[in-house]
Amino acid sequence: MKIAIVCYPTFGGSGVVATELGIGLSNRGHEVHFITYKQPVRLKYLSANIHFHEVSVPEYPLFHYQPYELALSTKLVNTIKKYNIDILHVHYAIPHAYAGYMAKQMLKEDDYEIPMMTTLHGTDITLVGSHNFYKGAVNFSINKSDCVTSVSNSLKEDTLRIFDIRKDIHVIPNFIDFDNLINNVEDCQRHTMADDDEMIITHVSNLRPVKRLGDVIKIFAKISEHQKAKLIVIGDGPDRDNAVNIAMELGVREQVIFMGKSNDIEKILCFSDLFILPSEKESFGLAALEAMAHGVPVISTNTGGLPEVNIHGLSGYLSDVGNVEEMADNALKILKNPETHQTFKEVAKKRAKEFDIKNVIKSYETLYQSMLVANNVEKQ
Ligand code: GMT
Repeated sequence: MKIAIVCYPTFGGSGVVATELGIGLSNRGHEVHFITYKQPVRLKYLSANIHFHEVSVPEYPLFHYQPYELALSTKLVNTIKKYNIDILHVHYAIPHAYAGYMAKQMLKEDDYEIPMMTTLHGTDITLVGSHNFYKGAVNFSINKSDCVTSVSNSLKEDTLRIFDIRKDIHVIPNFIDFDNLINNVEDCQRHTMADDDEMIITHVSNLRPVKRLGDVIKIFAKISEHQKAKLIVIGDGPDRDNAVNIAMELGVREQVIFMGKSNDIEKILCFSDLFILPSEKESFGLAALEAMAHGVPVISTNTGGLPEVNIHGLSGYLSDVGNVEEMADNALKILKNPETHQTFKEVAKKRAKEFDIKNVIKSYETLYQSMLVANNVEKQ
């Protein structure tokens, strides 16, 4: 099949999932076309089966906001026609489902019918999409999609609760490409980060308020009272400075390393002893799954889709949002006993393997095929 994928090209989880899905589909012989404003950060190589089409939005003095949706719709129409694309798959409803629907309508004028799948990722529904500024357009464009998927049951329930959706929502969880994961961790260099008697605790996010970075620092400070440890924070965002202040106030600034944005998260996860994700909301928690795939137990909140990924008492522990005491206690339960720690590591990895791309990608292919059948075309 020829599949056009629209996504955010940045470090966010939805862009990562879209990119890994596109790479996985291309490995299975499909022709994939990424259409977005920058080459996706996880897309390192283009090939005969993977193409990238940049959406440019030139500045014009009249525009206070550049009309990205218009440029995206136009680029979609041109690319879909030029490459004879079969399926349009947009990730993150805002504004991609809306721009995709507009492209579909424009293509119809030329008798070109293309089915569109919209994958809901989280904040496009919970934090941003539910806002009255966007809600009507998001509701409309989800209902106009030919097929809708969400990355967890929790997100599906949120979508049905918040919006007036008249379509089935298929739950397809996020995934890990285990084959490539193994190849990438050859040079795991723990000694560059911590002494032998120190535990390495990691947090990866875009450091936005929803991630509760302050709680990460507070949990770490409590752990440090009983266990020599380093905290590695990967990612960047608006809460970084405040986190630095909290670390100073709590006397742990020296032990906290802010790494900034990174494309080599595996190189840190491969030697991490524990992962902390105390988010306010989390539709799935891809960062937690990536940690688990490296055998890193997870201390997280029990919000959103996190209980569908992290299993309480087995791959890590789940607590109510803001309960930093309990999260620190649970972390110490794991870290203080080497046998317990080893068991949690093994179970975390085993649990993550249930989300192998090999199990998940076929669900997307099946839905693509059924959209084509509904459109009266069958493709290999
Ligand atoms: O919150 C983020 O980390 C970014 C955001 C995004 O859309 O890029 O992530 C959302 O999508 C991810 C991939 O499906 C999910 O794993 C995250 O849980 C979800 N974030 C939230 O719901 C806050």
